[in-house]
Amino acid sequence: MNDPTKSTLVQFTKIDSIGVITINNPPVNALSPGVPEGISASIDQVEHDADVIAAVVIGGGRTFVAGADIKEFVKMTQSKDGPGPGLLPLLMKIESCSKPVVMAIHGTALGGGLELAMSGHYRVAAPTAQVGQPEVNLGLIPGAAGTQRLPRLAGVVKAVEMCTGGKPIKAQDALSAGIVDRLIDGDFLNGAVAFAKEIAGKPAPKTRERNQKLGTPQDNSTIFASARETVRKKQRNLIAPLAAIDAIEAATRLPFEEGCQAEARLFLDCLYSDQSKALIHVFFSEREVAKIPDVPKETPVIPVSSAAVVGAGTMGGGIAMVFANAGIPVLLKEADQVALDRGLANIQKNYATSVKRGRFTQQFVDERLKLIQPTLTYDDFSKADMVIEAVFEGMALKKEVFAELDRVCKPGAILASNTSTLNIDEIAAVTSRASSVIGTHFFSPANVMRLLEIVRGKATGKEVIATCMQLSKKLGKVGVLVGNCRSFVGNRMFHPYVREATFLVEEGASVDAVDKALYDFGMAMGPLATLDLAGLDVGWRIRKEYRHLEKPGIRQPFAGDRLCEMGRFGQKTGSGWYKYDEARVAVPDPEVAEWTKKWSAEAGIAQRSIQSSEIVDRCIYALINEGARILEEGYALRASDIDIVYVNGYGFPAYRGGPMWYADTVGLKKVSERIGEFHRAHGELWEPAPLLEELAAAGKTFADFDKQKLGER
Ligand code: T1G
Ligand code: NAD
Repeated sequence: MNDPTKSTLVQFTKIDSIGVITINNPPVNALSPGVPEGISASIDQVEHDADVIAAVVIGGGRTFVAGADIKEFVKMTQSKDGPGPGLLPLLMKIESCSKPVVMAIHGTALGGGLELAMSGHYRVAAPTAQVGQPEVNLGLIPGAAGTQRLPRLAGVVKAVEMCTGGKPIKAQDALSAGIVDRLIDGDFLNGAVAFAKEIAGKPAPKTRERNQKLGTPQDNSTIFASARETVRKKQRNLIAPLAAIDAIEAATRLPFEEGCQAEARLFLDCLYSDQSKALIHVFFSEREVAKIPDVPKETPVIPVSSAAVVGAGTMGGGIAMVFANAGIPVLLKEADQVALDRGLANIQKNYATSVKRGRFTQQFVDERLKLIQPTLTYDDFSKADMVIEAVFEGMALKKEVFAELDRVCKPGAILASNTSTLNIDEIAAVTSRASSVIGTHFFSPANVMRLLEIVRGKATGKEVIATCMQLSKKLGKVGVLVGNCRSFVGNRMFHPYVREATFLVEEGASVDAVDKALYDFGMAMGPLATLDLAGLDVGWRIRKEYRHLEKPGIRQPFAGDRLCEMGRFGQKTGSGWYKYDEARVAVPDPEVAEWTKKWSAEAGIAQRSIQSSEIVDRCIYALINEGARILEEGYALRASDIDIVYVNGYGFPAYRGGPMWYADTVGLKKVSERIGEFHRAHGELWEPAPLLEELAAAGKTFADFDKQKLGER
């Protein structure tokens, strides 16, 4: 082991009589190997340097410490060695230091970073700092006494809220909660050193001894009971939030060291769980999507400081809100005044809901509304750096609009389409600037859903792609680059998923049984209820547009179309697969069961009782099989990109990692065997994807496919 006092990751310096320990492990000062050792060595220097009366621990660069190094957890769960001693010994050492240690927090102190901070005797923060225990987002709980020290500083209720919700809190709230002792404006390092001088010589309060806020057994049992109930409802099926409550409960019942042991056991259970492996996969995959081999991060981008949207319907209105929320002025054009007024009224209504739910302040909304400029003409479109078209889903109309945009927009402006199925190259072909044309496929409601499929046409320029990928982050979206195949990645996989759901109803499963099976699997909503939400007519219109491409003799779902022919488009018409009451709550409709039975009999489809396991396998494996096709055809860069599309756009449970990671968890051999069974039972629609067969036969995974294609991450 190198000499930690010579560590480049941690420097020890002195300002007057204050020892300054600076952590330098960019980009987020994670507690990677070498960092804890460097801090430990610096604490030794504090102890042994007689001139030093107190110490300040501070992060170099943009932040304090964003936690333990998550990559080390991946290695830990893959290796046979098992977990090391972890951070606890270091934190106990800091807390036992004979000279006060001040933790100076700027940027973020998250997970192990906050645990490190809480092992100090005092904490100061920059007003813009944030602190949090986000471990549950990784399927973990704090593993370095965070569940033991946080309730001692902030009380049981706040500790439960922070450790189960995983959301960071602002510095001001951390001050009010007792986590931080002072906010420091201006020159942060010197402010922290001045504070250290102020408290030097005073008693150094050890967080582990501060038991006043641990509450009484009566109060705590109520707090824990309601917390468990809330978590079971809001974080359905997740084990980590419940484990976090167990660990905090241990803090209120056991002496500090025993509490830490209880936490350590719960932490390891979480760490070796499939849920945590899946959520850590999602964490890194969400960062990986931004890496495009032939569009390196230094690719020049086009500044987007003004935008325009054509069509103020369901999508156009939401997209205009997204730009306004990011502070970008946006023109919003409609075909006529009635449609424009309807679009603006929807925007007002959506913003009012956000204010009611406390997501935005009224002042924020008023400022944003000023950024949305309604229009019925293309007059000011020449000023826009980027235009997004969101008119009806029809090729002829899209071509008409793009021809017009080509005429009125300035050179270099990005021309994007929000089409959910149409060919981007065909749209681009009506312009003189195909390299400026790209697909930006938002998901409904556009101002809420995080996913943005960025569709690369064969002529789309690299700077246009780089711009949209970077802009997606500014718009609060997760941008995933996909190829220009029909319905791109998300919807292309969604078609076989809902096809199987419809087939299962035609074969005798009830509508709510199909939805319950997928809901219990972890989907945010069942497939049929999702169709009712999006509008059955959207898919019906697309199926009619592509009827000519259907292979003769191949079974096609019919029940959904029959419902549309009856004008049952779902929530928007008050009935679809379900009936909807005034509050838009779905009510199973016995008539639908009767009708499908009759339609199936006419189609010669036998009805049978179907297990929920078959329902899940047919719907989820249909996703996986189509995902494998998309990968082998090159319309998605990585299997993990497909996972991010489904977790952020289709309500696939993140704790299962996405459809491709889930397949790896089940084992591709088992998945391919099951698909083989469906192929034999249901024919060509279930033809196994060659890539899936290949990987299964080689005992490999989709993760191996990604590594082989794009190298280790
Ligand atoms: N470990 C390893 N790598 C990390 C990391 C971490 N904790 N945090 C970020 N990275 C990498 C990330 O993959 C990316 O890499 C780069 O840093 C920039 O990140 C014992 C068990 C801090 C809010 O959960 O939430 O402590 O893609 O793009 O948008 O109890 O990163 O460039 O190669 O996200 O500015 C708890 C995780 C860990 C915080 C900054 N901590 N990080 O966001 O940058 S578990 C967390 C974040 C733990 C203890 C427990 C965010 C951020 P690359 P980025 P950003
Ligand atoms: P919509 O019917 O709600 O809105 C379309 C709007 O376009 C209408 O208000 C119409 O008046 C307007 N329009 C038509 N011609 C116009 C013109 N020449 N100039 C200006 N406005 C014009 O449709 P939507 O659901 O918002 O879908 C719009 C696009 O987004 C489609 O391509 C659709 O496939 C895609 N999309 C829809 C969803 C969804 O869930 N609804 C999700 C993703 C993508």
